[in-house]
Amino acid sequence: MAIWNEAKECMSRDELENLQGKRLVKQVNYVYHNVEYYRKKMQAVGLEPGDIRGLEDLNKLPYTTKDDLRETYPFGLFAAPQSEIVRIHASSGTTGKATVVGYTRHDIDVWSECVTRALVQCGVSKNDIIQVAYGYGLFTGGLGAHYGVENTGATVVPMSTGNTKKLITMMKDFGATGIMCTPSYLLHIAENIIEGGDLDKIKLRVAVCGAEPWTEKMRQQIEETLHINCFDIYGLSEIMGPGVACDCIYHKGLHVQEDHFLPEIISRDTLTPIADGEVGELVFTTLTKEGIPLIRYRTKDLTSIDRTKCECGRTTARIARFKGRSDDMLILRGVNVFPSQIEAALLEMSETLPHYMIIVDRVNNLDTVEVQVEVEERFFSDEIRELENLTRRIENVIKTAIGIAVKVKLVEPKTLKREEGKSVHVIDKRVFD
Ligand code: DLL
Repeated sequence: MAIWNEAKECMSRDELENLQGKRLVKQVNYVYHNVEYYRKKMQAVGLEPGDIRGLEDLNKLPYTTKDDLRETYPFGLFAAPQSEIVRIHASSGTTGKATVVGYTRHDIDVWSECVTRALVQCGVSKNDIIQVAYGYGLFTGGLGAHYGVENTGATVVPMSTGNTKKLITMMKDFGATGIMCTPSYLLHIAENIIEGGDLDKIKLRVAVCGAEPWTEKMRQQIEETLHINCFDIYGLSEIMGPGVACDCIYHKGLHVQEDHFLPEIISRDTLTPIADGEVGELVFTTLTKEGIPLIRYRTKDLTSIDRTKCECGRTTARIARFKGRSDDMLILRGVNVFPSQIEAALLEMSETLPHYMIIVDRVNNLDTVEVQVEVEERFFSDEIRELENLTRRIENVIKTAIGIAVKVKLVEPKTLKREEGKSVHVIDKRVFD
C-alpha cells in the first residue's frame, strides 16, 4: 500500500516530537505577535513566548474554545492580514453566530497535502475517479476533499449534495471508483443503488466517509452492501477541515497528521492530559497554520489515542473512532446544529411558546428531525389551514437558522414534559455504538 509522504508519515517518534517541539515554539511566537486576543490571553496567565521551549511546556498554555472564536467573530483570531487570506469557510456556532476560519495559500496547500495523504492511505491513486458528495460552500467538506483529490492526481467529480439520482447515473456513466460523503448519505445512496438494480453497473471500490459520528458496524455494512472498502476520515473547520486524521487499511484508529496538528487527550473533569488509551476530550494545537492558528483547541470530541507504530508502517498517532461529544452539538446530515440555534429561532416568533423538543432519528439511514413546538391554545381553535400555515412558517424559520429542513409538529400548551432540573430539549434516537 502506497504512502504519500513517507518522510513525514513514518519518521521515528523522537524525530517527530523534535519537529513538533520546534514548530510549537514557532507557532506560539507567531500567534503571540500577530493575534492580540491570544497575546492578552497569554499575558493574563503570565506567559511570554520565551516560556514555551518545547513540547514539555505545552500544558502551560491556556485552552481555546468555540467561545473564543465567537467572541472574536468574524476575524479576530486571524493571524495573517486579509491580503494573505485566500479562502474563508464557516460552520455553526453555539448561538447562531458562525465560526469563521481563514486560510492562506500555504494553509490550502497543507490542507490538500493532508487530504492527499489520507486518500492514498485509503488506496486512492491517480487512476481513480472520485465523486465528492460533501456539500460545497462554507462547509469545509466539499472544497477540502476536492483539492485533496486533485492533488492526488485522481479525477474529481464535484457532485456536492442533493441529487442522489444524478449521482448514481454519473457513478455508472463515468465509472466512478471512489466516493467521499457522509456515511449516512452513502448508506442512503447504497439503498438506491440496490433498489434500482444498479449494483453490477457501478465500478465503485472505495469510500472515504466522515463529518458525523458513525459506527464500525455501519462501516462494515457499507463495505458488505456495496462490495467496497470504506474508510473513516475526520476533521473540523477550526483546525482545518477534513483530513486532520484518517483510517488506514487496518482500521485500528485514525492516523493524525501529527507534523501539522499536535493532539492531546484531556480529562473532561480535571481538564488535564490523561494517559494514552484513556477516553477523554481531543485537543489540537495547530503547528504550521498561518490564517487562523489555534492553541490547544478543545474539539469536544471524545476519543483515546495510541502512539504505537501501526501495521501499515506509519508512526503517526492514531485516535480511536469517536465516542461522541461532550457538548450538546448535534450533527444532522453532516451539518452541525446547536439546540440553542433552534431555540433562538423559535423565540423570534410571537406565536410560539418557549417549550420545544427536538426529536432526532435515523430512518432509512438518513437523519430525520422533528421539532415539537408548543403554541398558544387559540391556534387550535383556528382552521386547519391556519395551523398548517403556522407550521410551514416555523419550519422555514428553523431552516433559515440551521440550514437543514425539519418537520414541525405543533402541540398544545403544557404537552411537553417539564424537567425539574436541567431542561431536556433533545431526544436523539440514533444509535452510535
Ligand atoms: O465536518 C469536516 C469534515 C468534512 C470531516 C468531511 C470529514 C469529512 P465541521 O463541520 O467543523 O467539520 O464539524 C466538525 O464533526 O468536531 C466532529 O464532532 C464531527 N466529525 C467530523 N468527522 C467525524 C468522524 C467537518 N469521522 C465536527 N467521526 C467534529 C465522527 C466526526 N465525528
